[in-house]
Amino acid sequence: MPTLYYALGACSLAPHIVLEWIGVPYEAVKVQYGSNELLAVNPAGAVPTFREDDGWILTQAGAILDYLAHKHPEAGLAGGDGQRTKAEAHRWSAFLTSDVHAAFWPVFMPFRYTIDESVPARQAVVDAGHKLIKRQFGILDRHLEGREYILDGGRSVIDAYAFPMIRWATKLLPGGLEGYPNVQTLHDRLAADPAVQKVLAREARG
Ligand SMILES: N[C@@H](CCC(=O)N[C@@H](CS)C(=O)NCC(=O)O)C(=O)O
Repeated sequence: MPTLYYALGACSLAPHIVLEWIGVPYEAVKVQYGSNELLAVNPAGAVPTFREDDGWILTQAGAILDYLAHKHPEAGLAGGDGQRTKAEAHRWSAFLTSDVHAAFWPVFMPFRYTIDESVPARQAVVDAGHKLIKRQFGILDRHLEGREYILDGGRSVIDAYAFPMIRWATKLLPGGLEGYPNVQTLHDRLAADPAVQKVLAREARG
């Protein structure tokens, strides 16, 4: 059975949701960042990490989501077909990995961005992260204007990818999603999905 290594509320929530949407059997294993169990399958000690039933391992959220969308075309989670659609999917996947996810790092782990251990120095890094997150959420919000989902071909793995980051913003941004009404609508649409609720409950239970 394919196995997803995940951590509570992390970006691994995205492939967790996608596996549930696809509906084939899989195992979800909760791990701690950097644990020996995780390091044995991913030298970065990070989630998501995905293992196929033959032992093949894939890391990087964007790659795992792309793999799942194309492994299970019957689930219709690639956001449509055609060269430009595929390019759009890569575009938004890269945006989420490199621009949005990366904007959260200074907030989650300010100590990785400054060697100054003082509280004001750490806070300055967190504040810079907030500024970056807002910039990226502005881009996402404007893109979502008049759209139900991120890709024009309907609900896709890219929406699932955005979901954990939208949840982080809700909790971490001063003002939450205030000022990002289209992102809020996407959040609410996904949060109302029974498969998403099932996965959230499972992750919370451990
Ligand atoms: N570029 C990787 C980043 C994965 C990543 O850093 N995941 C976080 C959770 S959202 C993690 O495992 N962090 C542990 C750490 O950085 O030590 C991806 O997109 O999959």
